[in-house]
Amino acid sequence: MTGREGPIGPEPDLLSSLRHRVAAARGLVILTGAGVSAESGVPTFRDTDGVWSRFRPEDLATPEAFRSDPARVWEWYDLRRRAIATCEPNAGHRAIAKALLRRENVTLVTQNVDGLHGRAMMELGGSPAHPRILELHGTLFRVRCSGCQQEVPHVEPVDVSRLLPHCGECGGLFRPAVVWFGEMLPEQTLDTAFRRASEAEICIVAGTSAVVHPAASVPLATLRAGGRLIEVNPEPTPLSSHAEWTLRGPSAVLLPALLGEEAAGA
Ligand code: BV8
Ligand code: ZN
Repeated sequence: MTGREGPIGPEPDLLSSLRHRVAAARGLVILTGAGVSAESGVPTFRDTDGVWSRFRPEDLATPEAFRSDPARVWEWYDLRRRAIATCEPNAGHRAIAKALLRRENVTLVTQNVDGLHGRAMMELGGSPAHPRILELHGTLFRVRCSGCQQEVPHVEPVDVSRLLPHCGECGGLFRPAVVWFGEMLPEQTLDTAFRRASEAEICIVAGTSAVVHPAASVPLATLRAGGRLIEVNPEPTPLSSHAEWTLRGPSAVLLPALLGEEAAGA
């Protein structure tokens, strides 16, 4: 059955049959992108008013950019960190957190660096460092020393007109602990993501334009192993043609419905 859309989003019986299928799935992987945080007020990357629209990723989210102008890169990340600090997890983040806490066979693979999945976990008494939360691209709320590579939490604002943050151990310049374009993803995290996807009966792909690799290839591991994809996104993406079901709507409404939680805003 290829669930298609009515004019105002998925028909209720499609949602209820998918909810049962998701609940019964032996293994479930949820891949999220910036769209899952859109309803929390976090700008996405590639939507028209996305955070990239005012900046070019090549200018800022690369090691070259940091080498050539660390203050400008720090300013952009500081701006994003301050903006996100005023945002709250939404019903989509909470539905995923409840599923992670309730079921051993659920894994979250996120491209997001905004920390909102972790905050939703903490709201429910869970840990942001839950072993089945795989942060492929790191987080804005930790920094890494360019010298000794140690990583430390970092939440305070940075005044880039003054000295940039440096490591207390070796004096190296701190950088955001995120994965930049052209950088390898954390190997073990990525391997685990592909393995869990290959063991999953269903992979829910929510809020991602599916253009950034290797993250966008994770759901294909589910397909290769005979599993199925459910896409949750108001817009089509390169993964839409691989999805058995596409739910065209906001994740803060559809994820609670899919994962068996009460409607959004609860
Ligand atoms: C690597 C951290 C090996 C930093 C990020 C050509 C082909 C294929 C690949 C490549 C290529 N050329 C280069 C590459 C590799 C490159 C890549 O994929 N480039 C792309 C752009 C073509 N990848 C890499 O460089 C990766 N590393 O490959 O290493 C290597 C090593 C050495 C040399 C060569 C290769 C590293 C990629 C990681 C980059 N870091 N973030 C930071 O955030 O500052 S990526 C960045 O994009 C974020 O992490 C973000 O999450 C991610 C993906 O974006 P999305 O999350 O999908 O967000 P987007 O705005 O795009 O989409 C939002 C979606 O939500 C939309 O579809 C929208 O419709 C939807 N939406 C909106 N509202 C809602 C909604 N959905 C649901 N509900 C709503 N309410
Ligand atoms: Zn250091």
